[in-house]
Amino acid sequence: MARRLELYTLKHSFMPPDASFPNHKVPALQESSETPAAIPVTVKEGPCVTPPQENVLGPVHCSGGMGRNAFAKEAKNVAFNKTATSTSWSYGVSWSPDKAVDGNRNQYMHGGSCFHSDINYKAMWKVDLGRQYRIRHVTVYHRDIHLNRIANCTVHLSNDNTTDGTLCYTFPVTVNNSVIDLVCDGRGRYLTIRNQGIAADHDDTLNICEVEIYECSLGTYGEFCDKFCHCHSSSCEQNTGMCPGDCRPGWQGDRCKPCAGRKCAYTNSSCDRYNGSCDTGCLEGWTGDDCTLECRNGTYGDACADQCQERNCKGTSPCHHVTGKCEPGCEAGWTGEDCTRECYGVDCKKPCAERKCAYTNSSCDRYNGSCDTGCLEGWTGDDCTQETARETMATHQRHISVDTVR
Ligand SMILES: [Ca+2]
Repeated sequence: MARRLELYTLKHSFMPPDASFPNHKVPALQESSETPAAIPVTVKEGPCVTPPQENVLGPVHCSGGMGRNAFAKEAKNVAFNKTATSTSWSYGVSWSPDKAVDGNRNQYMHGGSCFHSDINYKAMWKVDLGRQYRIRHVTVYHRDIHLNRIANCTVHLSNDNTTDGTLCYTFPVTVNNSVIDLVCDGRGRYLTIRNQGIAADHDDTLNICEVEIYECSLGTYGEFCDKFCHCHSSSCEQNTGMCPGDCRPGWQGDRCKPCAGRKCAYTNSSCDRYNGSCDTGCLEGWTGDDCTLECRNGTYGDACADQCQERNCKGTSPCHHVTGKCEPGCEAGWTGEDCTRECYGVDCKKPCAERKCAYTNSSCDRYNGSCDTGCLEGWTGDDCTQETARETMATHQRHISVDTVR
C-alpha cells in the first residue's frame, strides 16, 4: 500500500494544471510506468455506504449490490453504458462524455474513466437513458480534486432532448466531498448537468468521473427502495406504494396488502379485490373491512360487541382485544376469563347461568345459587338444577321394583 500511495502522490504532483493542457491532445502518463489498467480494484464487503477511502486507489466494487448506497440491492443504475454527450470535451476519446457512465468510479483524472469538458465553454454533460424512468437518487463521482468545478452546477431532468427540462438539483456553493449523493426526484429520459461558471471563481469546466442514476426495481418503492408492492401489471407509486390498477392474486386494497394477513372467521374466505373484506366475517377481536384492525374504544370479543368496562376484574386490568381477560382475576361471585359470568358455591365453580330459574334476570345467591324468582316448571332444588319430572319417574320406578319383590 505504501508503494501505491507513493505512486498516487507522484501522479498528482506531476499532473500539469488544466490551463496548460494542449487542446484536443491526450496527455501522456509519462510520470509513471503504471498504466490505468494496473490500478488496483478494491472489493468491499456489503453495500457501499461510504465513499472511497482516501488511501484507496482505483474503483471500489461493492459486493452488496450495483450501487454504493444501502439501498443498492433494490435499486438499479439506469445510466450505466447509456449514451452521454457534451457540447465539448478535451483530449479526444480519453476524456469523452461516455466515460462518466462506463461503470468505473475511479476519480483519478488520468485513470481513463473520467469526463473532462473543454475549458471556457460553460460546460454541459447529458445522458440519454433510452426511455423515461422514474428516478430519485443520483450519485455523482467527481474528479478527486477541483471540487469548485461542481459547485453551483445544476441538474435537470427532461423528456425532450431539445430542452434541459425541469431543474431538480443545484449543487451547493461549497462542495467538500468528491462523491455527491443527490435527489433528483421525477420522471425523465435525459439528465443534464451544467456548469454556467457562476461560482465565485467563474470556472465553467466539468470534471465528472461517474454518474449513477437510480430507479427502484420493479415491485419496490420508498426512500431506499426497500418496501415491496404487489401490483398486478404495473409499478407502484414511488413514495406511497399505491398500485394504479389491480393487485396480484392474493393481494388486496389500494396498497395491495396480503389477503393472508387478514383475520377472517374462516381461512377459506373470499378476498375482495378493493377492500379485502371477508365474506365470512372477522375472527373474534378483529374488525375493519379486511379484518386487520384490533377491536378498539374499549371493546373486545366477537364483532367487538363486548365492553371492557362491563367486566368484573379484581382491580384494574388491561383489556385484551380478543379475550378481554382480567389479568388479576375476578371479583367474588364472577368467573370466566373476562369475569362476566356469575357463579356460586365452593370456589365459585357453579355458573349461575346454568340454573333453571323462573326468570332469566333472577338473582343468584353467592353461596347456594338460589333463584329469588323460583324455579322453572319441572325443576327444583335450591339452585333449580334438579329435574322434577326425572325425580318423580325415578321414585315411580323404585315403587314398581318394591311391589315386584313383594
Ligand atoms: Ca467512469
